[in-house]
Amino acid sequence: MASARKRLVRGSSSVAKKPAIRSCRKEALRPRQTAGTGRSAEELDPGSNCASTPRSLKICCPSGGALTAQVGGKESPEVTATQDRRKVGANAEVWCRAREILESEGLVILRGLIPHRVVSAARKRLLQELAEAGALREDTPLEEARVSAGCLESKIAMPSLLRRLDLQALPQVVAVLEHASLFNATSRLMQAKEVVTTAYKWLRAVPPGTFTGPHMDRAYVGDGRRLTAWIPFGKVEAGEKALGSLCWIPGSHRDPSVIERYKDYRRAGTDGERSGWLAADPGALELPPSCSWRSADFAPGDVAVFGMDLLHTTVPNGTDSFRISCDTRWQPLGDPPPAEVVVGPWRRSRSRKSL
Ligand SMILES: O=C(O)CCC(=O)C(=O)O
Ligand SMILES: [Fe+2]
Repeated sequence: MASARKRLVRGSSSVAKKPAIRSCRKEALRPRQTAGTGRSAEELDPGSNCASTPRSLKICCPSGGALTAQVGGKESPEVTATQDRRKVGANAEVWCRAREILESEGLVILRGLIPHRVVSAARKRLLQELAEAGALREDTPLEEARVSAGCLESKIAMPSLLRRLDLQALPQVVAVLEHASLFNATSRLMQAKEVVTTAYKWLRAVPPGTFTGPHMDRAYVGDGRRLTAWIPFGKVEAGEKALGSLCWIPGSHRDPSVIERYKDYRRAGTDGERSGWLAADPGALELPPSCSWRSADFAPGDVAVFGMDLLHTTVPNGTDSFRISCDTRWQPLGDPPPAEVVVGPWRRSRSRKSL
């Protein structure tokens, strides 16, 4: 066990630039989880392989264009991360496979990384906050996060969780966003002994009809050896009548035509949001012929991890509920902070216990 761990933390690599690591023994992987079941890794039946059936998705965007994406199936870039702390050695193969996926796809989904109950507690706490602000319907269960008529009719300001440092710092929220398994996962993926995360979190309550346009995170948080972990607080399925899931262009981080097209794309403008979008919405983005979108269904506790050069977006929230999610950033301790953008202080794991 000790030697397997040592092998994994040795050396340093740029996630986006380093060639794939040695291939892994795939039989050591745990089976995939059926997304949307909300079951944690601990509850998975190790005997069943329940990879979801692939489906094709078409989402109409405000520009009049549409995004088509593949969801699920054998190609889905995912592993199931066990939360069993005693099996660190056994998980070495899972992390190796996760790094391979991250290298080739540009994104890896870690199913069941954060315990379901921890995510649910944070979600509930944030929804209480939205309810107190009058942003949620009172005649439907809190859990559904349905947007109040007052907000929809602009009688009450639509709340934003972005820049709400008070809410990011709530113990239940920090328990998710700085869960030990995130420190562990990102350090394993970057093969860094220790990692740090920004004190600031991009916490979101995404209202109906809204989304984040296509971009690469380097425009916001600088390029280099750095990862985003996108954490949905609750089930987020891919679909037009769903909450607006994450979509990405597989392999775009190393696709020569994408690299050439966006070689001057470096820095988001002044607002730190829309100014970094490559198009008004994903349906309006003109893509090189080599590109196609992929998306995924997420269950509570699933986390998508990707590097700074991956072309990605979210799609319009097609429900009447808020999508609660957070983008978090991670980099190896000791690596320089991004040169061109200010992302605030970085901090270490509070517990500093490895899993
Ligand atoms: O959640 C969103 O709408 C945007 C997510 C994103 O762009 C990110 O996590 O980097
Ligand atoms: Fe992003």
